[in-house]
Amino acid sequence: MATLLLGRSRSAIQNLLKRTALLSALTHSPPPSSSAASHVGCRYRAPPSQGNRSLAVLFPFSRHESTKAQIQLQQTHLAEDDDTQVQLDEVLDFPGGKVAFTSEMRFIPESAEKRVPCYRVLNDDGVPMPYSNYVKVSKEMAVKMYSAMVTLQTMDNVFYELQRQGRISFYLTSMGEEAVNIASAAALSADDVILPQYREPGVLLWRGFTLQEFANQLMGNEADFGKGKQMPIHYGSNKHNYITISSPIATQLPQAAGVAYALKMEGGKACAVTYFGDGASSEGDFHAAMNFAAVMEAPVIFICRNNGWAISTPIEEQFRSDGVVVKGRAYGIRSIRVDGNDTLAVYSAVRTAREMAVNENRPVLIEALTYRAGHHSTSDDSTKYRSIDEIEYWKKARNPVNRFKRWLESNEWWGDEDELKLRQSVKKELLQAIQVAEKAQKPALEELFRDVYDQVPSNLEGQERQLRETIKKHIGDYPSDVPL
Ligand SMILES: Cc1ncc(C[n+]2csc(CCOP(=O)(O)OP(=O)(O)O)c2C)c(N)n1
Repeated sequence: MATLLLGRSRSAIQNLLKRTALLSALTHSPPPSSSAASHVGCRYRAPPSQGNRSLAVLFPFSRHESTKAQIQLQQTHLAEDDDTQVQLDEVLDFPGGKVAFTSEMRFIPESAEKRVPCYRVLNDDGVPMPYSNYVKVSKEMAVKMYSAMVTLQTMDNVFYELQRQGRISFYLTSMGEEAVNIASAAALSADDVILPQYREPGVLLWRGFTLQEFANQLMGNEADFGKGKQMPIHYGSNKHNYITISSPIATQLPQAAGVAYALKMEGGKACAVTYFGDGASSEGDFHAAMNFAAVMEAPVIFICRNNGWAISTPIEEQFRSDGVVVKGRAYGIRSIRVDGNDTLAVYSAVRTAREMAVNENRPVLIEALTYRAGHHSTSDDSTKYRSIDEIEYWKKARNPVNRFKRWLESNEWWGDEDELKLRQSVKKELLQAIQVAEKAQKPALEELFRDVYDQVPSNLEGQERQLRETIKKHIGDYPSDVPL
């Protein structure tokens, strides 16, 4: 699907280049008339009208509207933190816009004095912070989110054990990141196209991918949508607008910018949403994606799960910047840092970001601070490079599922009986799904050679013949559940 969208996007770009008037109309589309986030109790407001300069300073458009706005903006910033002499009435006119000049030689420091604060709604005990402003959620929605978080947690525990028993070859949990998974998914629309990394199965779960479908993929059986061609956990679903996971880190990011641009060309009300880890933000693809999205004004939400580790690489060895959030401004992208273990904060931030992306055709970067509470994958033992105490602290004291549960309980929306019933029924459903998936046949042998090319090329036909001859010679070694 990504290929299809990107293909469409490319031809759309060519057409547009021929018709610059249309390009101009698209890139300078007027802001929506109503305040998109007016129901949101947070500080975001829909873009100001052209005449309202004070709001224009607070929310400058990515292309500098005028020298005046630009100078005012600089004046505001400079007045905040230094005494630099700036010649405000004189400007240098360079390609890219006019800038005020200064006679003082001064380098921009490598870091700000204060780190970017982290938006949160609930404290660690699930108690709302004073004055917190957030998008309200109904009881029904809150219970649905919590149930999905518990389902994800249970799914991780059961499938992890399944791998340990040798019944699947590989698994990777989202432990500790249940809030980022579920709350972000809940804040999106089903039309939004998801380009995941791999630690976001909760988004697919939220969209209705069944436990049976997860089990089928992990077993690589004939009902698996990928027909057994992918490693376990490389889920994908056309029905749920969830692009199949690909292992090379960060490839999903420029693809997301392209998908978003295609969605904008199509003129609908959907955005692309891509997830990635802190490690992925060190790939070149991250930077290309951010720049492309900013320049092309593509409606894409970049959600970075900054979980402290990229396999064994700790965050301190990943970058020298104040995390990932500060990189947004460098590319001209609006950004927010959010407590990724706070379900309500993630939900509010993603809902608001989505409104910005879709209504204003702009990318938004969200850095969700969280912690990878499990090993990187079943191929990893994280106690070799981090302490058990650290892991236990995050699993218990900073657990996002328990935190959200406390808030539900304080509202009297959830109790011990509900908890027991939910956990028992999810486990039962999972065990049934595993039994069914395990009994199912594998995809037929010929599937190995299909689906990459429209017409199977002669070299692959040759390989298939060779394989069949080898099987004939060693039929005793051939697995009985793979039809020939
Ligand atoms: C291009 C590329 N380089 C290296 C790897 C090996 N690798 C797989 S996962 C991973 C760590 C990624 O960490 P991060 O992006 O922080 O995500 P997390 O696993 O913490 O969720 C690495 C290095 C890969 N799959 N692709």
